[in-house]
This record gives sequence, structure tokens and C-alpha cells, in this order.
Amino acid sequence: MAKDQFTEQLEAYSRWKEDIISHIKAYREWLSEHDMSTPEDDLRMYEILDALDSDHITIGFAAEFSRGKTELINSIFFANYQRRLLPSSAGRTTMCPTELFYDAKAEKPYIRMLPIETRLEDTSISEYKQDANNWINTDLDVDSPEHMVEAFKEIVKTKSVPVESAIQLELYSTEEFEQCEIPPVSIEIPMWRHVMISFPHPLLKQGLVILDTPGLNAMGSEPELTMDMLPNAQAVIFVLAADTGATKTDMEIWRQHAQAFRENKENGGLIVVLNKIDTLWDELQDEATINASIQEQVDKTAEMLNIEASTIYPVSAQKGLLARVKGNEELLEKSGLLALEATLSDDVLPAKQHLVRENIVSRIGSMVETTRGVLVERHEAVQQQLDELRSLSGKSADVLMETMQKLRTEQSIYQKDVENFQTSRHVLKRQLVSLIEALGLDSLDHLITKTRTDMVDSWTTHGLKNNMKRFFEGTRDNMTQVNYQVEKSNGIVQSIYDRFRDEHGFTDLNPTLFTTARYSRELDQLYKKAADFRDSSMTVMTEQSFVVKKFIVSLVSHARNIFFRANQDAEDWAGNVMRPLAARIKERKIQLEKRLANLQKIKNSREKLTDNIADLENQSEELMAQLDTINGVLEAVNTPLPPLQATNQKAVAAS
Ligand SMILES: Nc1nc2c(ncn2[C@@H]2O[C@H](COP(=O)(O)OP(=O)(O)OP(=O)(O)O)[C@@H](O)[C@H]2O)c(=O)[nH]1
Ligand SMILES: [Mg+2]
Repeated sequence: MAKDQFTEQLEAYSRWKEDIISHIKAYREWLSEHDMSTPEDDLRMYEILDALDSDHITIGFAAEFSRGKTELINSIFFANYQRRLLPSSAGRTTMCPTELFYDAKAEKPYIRMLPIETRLEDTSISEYKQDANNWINTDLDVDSPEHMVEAFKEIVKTKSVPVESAIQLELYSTEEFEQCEIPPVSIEIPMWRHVMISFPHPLLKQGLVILDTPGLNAMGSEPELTMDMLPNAQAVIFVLAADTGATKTDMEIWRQHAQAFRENKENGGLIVVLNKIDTLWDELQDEATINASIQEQVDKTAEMLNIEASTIYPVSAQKGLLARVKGNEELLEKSGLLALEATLSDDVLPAKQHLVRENIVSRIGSMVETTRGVLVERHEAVQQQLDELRSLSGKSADVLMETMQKLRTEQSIYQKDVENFQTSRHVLKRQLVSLIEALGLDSLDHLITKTRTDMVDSWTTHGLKNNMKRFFEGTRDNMTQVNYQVEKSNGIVQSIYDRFRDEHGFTDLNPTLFTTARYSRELDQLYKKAADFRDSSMTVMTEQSFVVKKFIVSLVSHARNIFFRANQDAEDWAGNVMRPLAARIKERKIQLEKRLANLQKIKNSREKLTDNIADLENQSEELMAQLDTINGVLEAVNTPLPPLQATNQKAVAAS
């Protein structure tokens, strides 16, 4: 079977990344060859390369149990194993969140399992991930698909524990126990809290991470999953099943987990899948009638979820997998999987690339622009001098003196402005300290400690609500303070740039101003999520429970993370915002000095004039070539991921 569209687009994305990486490396070498590199630039480039290297794309699956999440993963990503790789069966199957990815740093493919008992600790899953010793490790034999299928059964493992242990782990409730006519002695609970599987599958090697989840409505679900892991994914696939329709619990999961993701436009998106359409394939009916009944289900679902019917993908994961294993193209087309995969490659991957590129452009783009600016400055100076020298040939010594005098005046005016620039820079520096202070984590940490202490003291729903409200009011106050400082800082930066643009013709220079809009938006979303959680029936039911406690821990750490990133961003910005202008100012000063020195030489010996002109002409050519190189780097950074070739798209549409 031909390579599918998603694989091709992911490969194109990887190639694009490799291309950018090689351009950045070439740029780094170029800088050092031309004596233009600085330790700060080197560090920045190292950070960018490191980030690109560890960049990955996460696709998460969320739904009520038994909707076919795991089957969908098998059919979209792992059908080339010619079997059902991950266990999928009727009833509750996947017992814990499972991440499939490729860990290039590990010696061997592995499955790592985090014991369920870690729920009793206050450590988050992401903290556990920092140290492999916290996990039970099994090596994976990737040469044997049978072995892999066997090893993956860890995901569905449960164990029987005494009722008290299950209650303590909050995987079983006292109320449930009390309602039983014949109270159980033991309870089946998941064996693991989280599973990480690393193996060198081609897609995973390109940086794809798949996050399979157990039915999200399950008791004891992990807030970290819905607060951190899913929201950080590039796309979340929400799965409904045609045989059950959207049930009450499906709707709850939609409201609590999926919808919020949809509102976060920065992510690739939320994809809604109506699975198991094969249950509507009635062989006694003709195709048109069957299609009409599928469409009817889609329309009904769209109405319930309040989304466009065209954004719902009707598929049969099971038949899609079967079709791929048996090489049945007709069945594959009928399964609807190709349309879903086209969305993953056409929307999700480009959206991800857009994010990564924005990040690169904002970090390295200004560096390359600065280099370019310096070269432009040099080139202009060479041209000016060429004009000067050409106009001098055959002229008297007086004309030369006059030109020198003019240049000296220009130099002294310029020198004054440079001094002014240094003074403004000091003013700005002081202002930037205030900005970084406002974004400092001290006051937030104080607020966090207070929230945590208050929480322990007031475990009532009312107390809890007040706590969350106070916490968010606190973070908003902080943000208001920050924004005040941002405005002041931006104002100073802009005025310095404006002055030099107007007075010295640096028309191509525009400062990048700082904005906290993104962080404020994230805080608002978090606030909304907290409000939804507060108002959900779950909070009342499980007051003082694992879920509520973990929710708040996760919420607070999420908020801290937002401030942390804003702080890092601001520091990065503060350290770099004046660099393009400073580099240009310095370069102009050097060039003015050079031009004067050259004129001085010619004054001392007129024969030098012709040599000097030839020399400058060479320099001009060399600078043009250098500018070409730098423009190439800029172009590479700015080039979007090329769309799939038309032939490919046709092949998919026709298959
Ligand atoms: N008829 C039909 N059955 C399907 C389809 N997809 C999945 N199933 C069946 O539905 C059941 C549940 O599928 P899973 O993939 O385990 O569902 P899940 O959403 O991962 O469920 P949990 O892991 O329990 O959360 C299995 O018996 C699958 O064979 C489909 O497209 N058509
Ligand atoms: Mg599953």
C-alpha cells in the first residue's frame, strides 16, 4: 500500500526541521568565520537547536470507554504491523494513560510502568517522568510483533486489592461500598498509573507522540491528564460511537475536557470522530440509504455538540484496520479513515509547524536580521565612499578637504546621538528591571503557598470556591502590574528606535515589542476551567477527594508555569530588544571612521585613489555575496511547510 498522507506530511515536516537546523548551523559557522559571533548569540542558537531537536507532536485521544480510541490508534498509526498492536476489546480496556513515542536517548525500546500506588504521593506524573528509576522497566523486542502485542498487554492489567486499599487510593468510594447488598472483599484496580512506551516506529521517530487514555469518566481519573497532558497536545481526537450515540457521559466528557481544548485556537485543534459506522452498514439496504442514515447520525451529533456537521468524521476504525491488514482499498475508502488522516496532515501538522516557526522566527529571526542590518550598513558605507572617491578623481585638494570636513561634521553630530543613545539605554535598563521584577515568581509563590494552606483549612465546597477565586484574583492583579510595566518598557523602546529611524535613516529597523496577551489568555482559560470544575457535580460528590486535591495542585502549578514562561520570555526579550539597533549604531560609527581614515590616506598620497576605488568595488561585491547568504537563511526560517504535492492529494481523493 502506498504511504499514507499523514506519514508523508510528517516526513516533510521532519525534513523542514532538518533544513532549518542545517541553516542555523551554517549561519553559526558563518558568523564565526566572519568574526561576527558573540557568546550570547551562540547560547541562543544552542537553545534553539536543542528545542528543535526535542520537538515533538502529540496527538491525544479522549472519550468515554469503549468508543474505539485504541482501535483508531491501531488503524491510523500501527496498521503496518499487520495486526491489532494495542489491546482493544469490549468493555473497559485501556486502564491507564499510555504514551507511545520514541526516546532517542534510551539504549533499547522499552515499556515503563508507573505503579498505581504512587497516587498516594504528592508527586505529579511529570515529576516522576524525570527519573526512570521510579518506573518498572521492561525491554521491548521490536523484531517480534507477537512479543510486542504480548508486552502491550501491560496497559490493560488490573489487580485485586482489599476494599480498604482501593478506597485509600480513591479508586473506589465508601458510598459505593455502603450501597452494595453483598459488600465486596476485594476490588479490581488498574495495575499502573501511567505507561510510557518507546520504540523506533517510523512515525514516532519523526517526533510523533500518541497519547491514549482510558475512558475519561473513570473514577480516579487524573486531573493532570486533562489539565496538562491533553491541553498541551497539538490535536485531541474526541471519539463517539455510532452504536451508542452521544450519551450523557459522552456529553459530560465533551463539556469538561474537549470543549475547552477547542477554544484554544493556538493548538492544531479538536477533531470529532463518529466511530463504528460499520454498525450502520446494513447489507439488506442500498448504499444511498446507508449513507443517509450515517449522515443523519452525524447531523444529530453535530446538533448535540453544537458544532458544524462537516467537522465530524464518520469512520469505522475496526474496518479500516481490517482493510489495511488485508490490503482492501475499497473497504479502506469506505471506512472513512482517509478523510480523517487528511485532516491530521493538512491541518494539524501545518498548525504545529506554524507554532514552531513562529518561535524560531521570533528568536533567531531578529538575530539574522541584525546581521543583515550590519551588512546593509557596511554595503551602504562602501557605496557612499565609492561615490565620494569617484567624484574626487581629477579634483583639487580643496575639494578633498571639503569632503573630509563634511564627514567630520557628520561624525561629531552622530557621536552626540550615540551618547544620547547610551543615556536612554540606561533609563531603559532600569525600567526593564522593574518589568522582570513584576514578573518575578516570588509574589506568586507567596500566593501559591497561601492558597495551599488555606485549602487544607477549608475543605468545604464553599471554602474551595473562595480559595480558587482568591487565587485567580491574585494572579490577575499580578498580571495588571506586569502589563503596566510592559507598556512603560515598550514606550521607551519605541521612542529610542523612532529617534534613530527619523534622524539617521534606519528605516528598516522596527523593535519587537513585548506582549503578555498570550499569557493573559492562558490564565483566562485556566480560570474558566477552574470555574467549570467548581460548578461540576463531581466537586460536590468527591469533596476532599483525590480528584479535587490533585485538581488544585495541577491548577496552581499550571498557573505558575504560565508566569514562569512569561518571565523567561520577558528576560529573553529584555536582553535582546536593543541589540539590532545597537549593532547598527556601532557599525555606522565604525564605517564613518573608516571613511575618514581612507580620505586621510588619499590626502597623503593621491596615487592611492585608483587602488582604493578598486578595493572598494571588491568589497562591495563580497558584501553582496554575504547578503545573499544571509537572505537565504532568512528565507529558510520564513518558508512555510510546502503543501503536499497535487498528485498525492489526487491519489488520496481517488483511492
Ligand atoms: N463495530 C465496530 N466496533 C469497533 C470499532 N472500533 C472499535 N470497536 C470495538 O469497540 C470495542 C472498544 O474498542 P476500544 O478500542 O478498546 O475502545 P477504547 O475507547 O479504547 O476503550 P477504553 O480503552 O476502555 O477506554 C472493541 O471491542 C472494539 O473492537 C468499529 O469501528 N466498529
Ligand atoms: Mg482503549
